[in-house]
Amino acid sequence: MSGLLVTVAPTGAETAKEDCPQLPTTLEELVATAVECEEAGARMIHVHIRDDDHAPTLDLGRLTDTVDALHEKTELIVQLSTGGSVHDPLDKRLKVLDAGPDSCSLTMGTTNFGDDVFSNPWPFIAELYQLTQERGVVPEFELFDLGHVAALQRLLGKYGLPAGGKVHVDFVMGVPGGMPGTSAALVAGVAALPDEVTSWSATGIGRSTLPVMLTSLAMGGHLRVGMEDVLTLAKGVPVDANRQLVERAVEAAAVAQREPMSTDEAWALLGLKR
Ligand code: KMH
Ligand code: ZN
Repeated sequence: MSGLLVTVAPTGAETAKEDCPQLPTTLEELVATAVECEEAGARMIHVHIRDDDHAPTLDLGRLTDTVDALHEKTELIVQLSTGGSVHDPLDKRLKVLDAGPDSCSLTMGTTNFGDDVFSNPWPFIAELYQLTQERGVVPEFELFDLGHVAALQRLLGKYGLPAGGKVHVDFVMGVPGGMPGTSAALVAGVAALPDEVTSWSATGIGRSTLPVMLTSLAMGGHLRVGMEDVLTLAKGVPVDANRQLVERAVEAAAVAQREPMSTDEAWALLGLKR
């Protein structure tokens, strides 16, 4: 069996608490979710946080408290989002690293994002990447489009390997404006990955969740699941808790003769020391 890294992305920046009261938006809810998801087999958490009004925020004090609380209550790899929401300015997104995460997301290019634009100009990517290298934070390269794979090659060629020496990427598929969440697109993306890539995962937004999950499992890839990416288990069946999505991923993996990796294996996969 080849071990499976399950990352949970429990909150995101796009869903309103009033539309989805079960979305973990407070620190207490986030920590409780993290504990449950770790028990279910997740080994990394991709974190977006909210303010007292449940609106997305990059407040540094809150981010630091969140990292500390997750480290205290779990052994999950804590990955802070540097993508934030489409409304967050680039300078605030760079400051996220000051909160001391183990890992951070690093999106490899600007992409249309529904009716909005998720801005990731090259100078921002380069600055954020060099900051991760200086701080010893391991980036997860987020690929929303095939062009982002080429941008990753350019980045690694110019600035070398990440802190820890491993290159982990995540295909985020099915965003309106990005690559479709199809088996064909994932196969094409994986085939184009630079040789330096040591591990990859995939997630499909909305109804592309299942095709992307099953294709990734079949190809030996890892998985990201969570309410950032999907809010239903099936048509008309809402997700009540992130744990359900982790459990479903672990069950599907078992059918594919894959099992969640241990905590030590997950940290080593990303070149991180606990
Ligand atoms: N919320 C999206 C605009 C990331 O976390 O780095 C960006 C996003 C990617 O979710
Ligand atoms: Zn995110």
